[in-house]
Amino acid sequence: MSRIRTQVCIVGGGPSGLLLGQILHRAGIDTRILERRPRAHVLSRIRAGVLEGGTVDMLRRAGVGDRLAREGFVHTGTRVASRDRAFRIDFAESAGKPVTVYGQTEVTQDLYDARDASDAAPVIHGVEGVTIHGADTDVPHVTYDAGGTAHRIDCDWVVGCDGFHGVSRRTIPEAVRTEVERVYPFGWLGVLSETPPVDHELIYANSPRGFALASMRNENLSRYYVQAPVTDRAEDWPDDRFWDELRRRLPADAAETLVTGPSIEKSLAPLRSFICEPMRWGRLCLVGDAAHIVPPTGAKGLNLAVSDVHYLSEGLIAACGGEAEGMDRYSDRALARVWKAVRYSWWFTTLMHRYPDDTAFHQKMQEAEIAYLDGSPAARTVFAENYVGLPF
Ligand code: RFL
Ligand code: PHB
Repeated sequence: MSRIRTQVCIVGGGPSGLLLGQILHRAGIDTRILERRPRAHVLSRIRAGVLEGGTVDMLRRAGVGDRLAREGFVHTGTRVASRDRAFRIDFAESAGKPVTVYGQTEVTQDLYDARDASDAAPVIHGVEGVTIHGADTDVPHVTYDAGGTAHRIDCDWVVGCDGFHGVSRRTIPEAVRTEVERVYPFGWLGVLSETPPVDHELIYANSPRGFALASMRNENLSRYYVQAPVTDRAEDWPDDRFWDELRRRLPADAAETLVTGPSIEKSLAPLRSFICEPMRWGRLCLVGDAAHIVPPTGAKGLNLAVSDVHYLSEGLIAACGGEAEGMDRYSDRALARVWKAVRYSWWFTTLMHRYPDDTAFHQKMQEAEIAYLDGSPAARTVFAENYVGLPF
């Protein structure tokens, strides 16, 4: 068995693992990152598109903000629609700051490029059987197989950045962790197409046929979603069916100008709210989707992963300098922000989607609440301050 030592062993080479690795490396802390999948696979997962200002600041301070500043699109508002009502919420006016549209694939690419360009140890891909040992002692270690050889990493801290299906959360004994979950009775069918976006801003549409979202990656790359039964498969949705359904759910002016084309990616994602508490057990900490999942309606998942990295990197940098207090506060600080985003994402999901047991009353209540959002500066402020991101 090969055996090495590092200060922080990071399980998962998605956006949270890579960002944590980058920040710690710049602080002079040695890390190893273990990733199950090949890099090309990690980079091909089409996911988040909207970055909060705090996320953009974090990426800039971590030295990966240049391409984001050049190629990201600053959005100072979004459209919200229901039946024939469509209006704009101005983030600048209601919350004083914008968001930036820049794909998670690009964030991840920039982080891989930064690690390649540095003298940090390269991400170790293709690991199998990752197991975390002694997390409740002062001398944890991680074992795994790669290329037919068994490996062991001794470390001071283990950080689980391995997403919802990873091993890290399950390493915390069931008697220690509390998990709270809501699984929604629908999913989002997403399509990426090389067509100009239907609008220069995002459109969140509530319709009697179900929710739809018009988003984008750049001037000639659109990202659209429609609410669909979780039991559907992407194959059930040929392009024509998808475009027809999207047109029927978008506000009339957008439906008329929608440019369609072949899909270059199509996938169905289930929606859930999930939180695991605490986010630290001994020398093991959880970050991002490993600890919590939100439905994508509020565009919060990646942004929460980044705020976790903010709190944890502060704690780890202090701990590596001999000051443990920051680590004692990590879970509480991170969770305080997580719960607010869980609430917002649940609220916006509930406002915008059709549920199987909905009645006409429910639809009317949604329309009344959307009309209230349209008419009330106070309601728009509540929406906007959450959408652009609560302070760290
Ligand atoms: P990830 O991205 O899941 O990465 C985890 C990594 O860990 C690896 N892994 C393992 N490695 C080693 N050993 C094991 N045993 C392992 N098990 C797993 C995996 O291969 C993977 O590479 O988690 P991370 O880094 O915490 O990042 C979280 C974000 O990916 C996620 O929250 C967002 O994508 C959520 N999300 C959105 N977030 C936003 O902030 N704004 C958005 O607009 C937004 N839109 C979305 C979304 C997620 C979506 N889907 C598909 C769920 C839209 C969609 C449709
Ligand atoms: C996206 O562009 O993929 C996207 C944008 C906003 C959301 C969710 C996903 O709320």
